[in-house]
Amino acid sequence: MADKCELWLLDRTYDHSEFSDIRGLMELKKKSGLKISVCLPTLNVASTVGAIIRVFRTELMERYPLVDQLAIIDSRSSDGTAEIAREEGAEVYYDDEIFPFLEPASGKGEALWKSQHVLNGDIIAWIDSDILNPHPRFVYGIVGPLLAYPDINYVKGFYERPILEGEVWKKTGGGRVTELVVRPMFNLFFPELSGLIQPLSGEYAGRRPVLESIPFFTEYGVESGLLIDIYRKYGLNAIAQVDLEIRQHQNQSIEKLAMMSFGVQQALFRRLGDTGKIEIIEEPDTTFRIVRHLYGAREIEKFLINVVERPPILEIKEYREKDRIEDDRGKSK
Ligand SMILES: Nc1nc2c(ncn2[C@@H]2O[C@H](COP(=O)(O)OP(=O)(O)OP(=O)(O)O)[C@@H](O)[C@H]2O)c(=O)[nH]1
Ligand SMILES: [Mg+2]
Repeated sequence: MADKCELWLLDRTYDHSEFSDIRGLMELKKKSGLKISVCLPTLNVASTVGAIIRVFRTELMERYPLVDQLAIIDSRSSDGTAEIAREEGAEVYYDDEIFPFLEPASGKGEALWKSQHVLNGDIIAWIDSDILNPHPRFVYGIVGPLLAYPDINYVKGFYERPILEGEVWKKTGGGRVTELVVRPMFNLFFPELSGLIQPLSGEYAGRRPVLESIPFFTEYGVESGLLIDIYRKYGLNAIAQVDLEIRQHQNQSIEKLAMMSFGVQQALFRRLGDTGKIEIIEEPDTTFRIVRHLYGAREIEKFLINVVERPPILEIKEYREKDRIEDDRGKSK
């Protein structure tokens, strides 16, 4: 008999081409009265961000007005990212300007969590800003299932992960943290989530009432945390995945991936502890140490990577009290 994960895979896996009728999506959107925000987390992506915004703006705002808000959430990029994004017509927000009264935290998860405050859509789509082959499907593919199926609350993109080796694109090989860390951990402790083809993909969309009700991990802990928490609170069938075909991006060094994995594992272990699947006796360390070889000597370089758990944003008074333009739900409860 098929298990929960196999049934989910059959039931909740879509292809972007099922949602390529953008006029049809606009009709669904009109009927539902939902507004859509698209937001790109950005950190020094001057070489890619402009083309992505241009494609989304011209195709999904000007040609077909499907998207109501297009924004970046930037962490003070030093390479002109914000200026390019603004010139291409995106709204620009800086994460350090949002909730300045909070103890600072950092990384992608922090930026995404805070972006909920400045976005006004009922559906929020986050899309990585290092895509080298931007296409409208990255938006309509993940937003489509939310417009078409009211019982879906969260949609993850998946794709082939080509890797650039020298000058040559190899078909697979990308997604190393996924294959070596998250997939084994999900299989060990959250087997229901093993049907997710790219659990760490950076393209996903959700309904605001769901997103605002769950915690976010900062740094690179955000994706695995969202999946586990949405699964626990709303069930497996609230999650869907969509084939977005090929997504090319700059692959990172193994050292960067190790640091990313360090963050992902902090989030995973935290949840394993909270859910009683394991007992954490000692608080995990947050310093990542790398041995460097310098002129025949060895020394340790230390990086502080502290994954913090942000509460559901609905718990922040300033968020609840903000007027979101054309927010049909009125002031957030
Ligand atoms: N605002 C903000 N964005 C970030 C930060 N760190 C990463 N990002 C963005 O988040 C996206 C994903 O980051 P990547 O470092 O590419 O991580 P990844 O895609 O999971 O890893 P790879 O698969 O190796 O590319 C990119 O668009 C980054 O620009 C941050 O500290 N702040
Ligand atoms: Mg990336």
